[in-house]
Amino acid sequence: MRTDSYQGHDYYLMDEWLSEEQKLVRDTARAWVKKEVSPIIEEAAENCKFPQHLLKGLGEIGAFGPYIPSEYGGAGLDQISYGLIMQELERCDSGLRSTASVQSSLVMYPIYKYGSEEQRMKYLPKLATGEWMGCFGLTEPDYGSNPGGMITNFKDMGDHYLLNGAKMWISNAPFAQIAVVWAKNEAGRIHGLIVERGMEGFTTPTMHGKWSLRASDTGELIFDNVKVPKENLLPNKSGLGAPLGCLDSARYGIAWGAIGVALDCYDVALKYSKERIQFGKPIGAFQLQQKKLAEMITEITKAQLLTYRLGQLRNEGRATTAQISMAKRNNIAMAKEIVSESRQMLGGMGITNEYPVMRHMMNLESVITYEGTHDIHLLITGMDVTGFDAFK
Ligand code: TGC
Ligand code: FAD
Repeated sequence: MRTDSYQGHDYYLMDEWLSEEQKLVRDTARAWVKKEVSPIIEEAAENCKFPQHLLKGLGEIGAFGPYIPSEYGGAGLDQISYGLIMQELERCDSGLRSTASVQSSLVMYPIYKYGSEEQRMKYLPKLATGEWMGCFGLTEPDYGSNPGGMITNFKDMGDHYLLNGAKMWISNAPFAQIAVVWAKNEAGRIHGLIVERGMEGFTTPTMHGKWSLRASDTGELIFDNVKVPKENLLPNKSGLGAPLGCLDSARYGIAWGAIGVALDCYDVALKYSKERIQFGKPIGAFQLQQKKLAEMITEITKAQLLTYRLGQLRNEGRATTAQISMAKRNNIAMAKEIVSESRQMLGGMGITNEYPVMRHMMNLESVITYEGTHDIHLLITGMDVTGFDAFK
């Protein structure tokens, strides 16, 4: 990749709404990404491997558990700071943000929210620094959008639980030390279990052949009569609402992350439009190219306003699942459109790894699918405004 000269775009002066702490958090993440990740991200995507040496740095900038209280090792930040970190990570690569989202919202959050005090103290501080990594097993080969149908199950054997089943499409699985796994008990009730690498019968094969999110490791979780200690069950919430509650937090982070992708592609296209000369003048002087850029910054600004407000509502504990769905769905669709327009503005260069645009374009194909597909989020909004459930 070329030198990373990204500076951000703030057309409606939204920085004026940010506190000094929020700006510091964002600028720290941005500086770290530029120094440590931008120079290696194309290579990581080409090699289809998450660069694990980045984990310590991610912990240091507060990307693991930004809003988890400091007594458990988290950064103790507010929801807008959390969003800004996700924006800066995804500005570089969705896979980088994914690694942090899973660790924060899908592993640390359920342990913090549904775990015992012993579980919190055992796992959260190590997860916050990146010394331990976790993954989140909800999706199964036959149950993606409909996780309530899962067949992974556990039986009470008296002194332990016996876990059987399989999960697929699991981010961070190939290298994670622990997995927060959702499985049904004998009564068919969903519970969360912490499964540790090394438990007999537990394997995490890597999934190969992805053209998207290549800088993030994705795998399966296979449970073949795994003996899980009883103290590894998350005691404080059960039912499908438990994993879905974690998704609210991760989807909110993705809404910010998608703005990061859009900002990066807008930034690249704007700069290119001023440098690239055709027919004797910069292509940015042609009305057709200006239309693209004007529409890009308009859509980015609308998404920034929507998402900032959502952050305020989350800080007040008032954001609903449906509001989060709207932001996730809108912002990814917005980013996809901007990535596509930006790629065209770069002409042939847009398909090369000289620019991040094509990588972002491929990444968004995962982002629009995971954490609830584009269709599922539309149905969540539809259900919210009509009162009718159109899923089944
Ligand atoms: P439904 O009957 O609507 O709900 C079951 C129970 O859950 C409650 N609930 C929620 N609770 C908290 N937060 C939410 N967001 C909730 N949504 C629903 C609900 O009130 C109910 O509670 P109760 O007490 O009445 O039992 O469930 P359903 O089976 O009809 O499904 C609804 C649907 C389709 C919206 C849901 O299943 C869904 O969201 N599906 C999408 C699945 C999904 O998003 N999977 C993501 C897997 S993880 C992932 O992709 C990580 S990628 C990470 C990365 O790399 O960044
Ligand atoms: P399906 O549910 O089979 O959907 C196929 C199509 O049918 C979609 O277009 C969908 O919108 C549509 N559809 C489904 N139901 C309906 C309906 N009721 N009405 C209308 N249309 C419908 N999962 C995890 O648990 N943990 C992870 O860490 C994780 N990481 C992931 C990483 C990557 C790179 C990817 C690609 C996925 C990841 N996932 C993870 C899984 C992800 O959450 C699922 O892929 C997603 O929820 C969709 O499930 P599915 O792929 O089975 O698609």
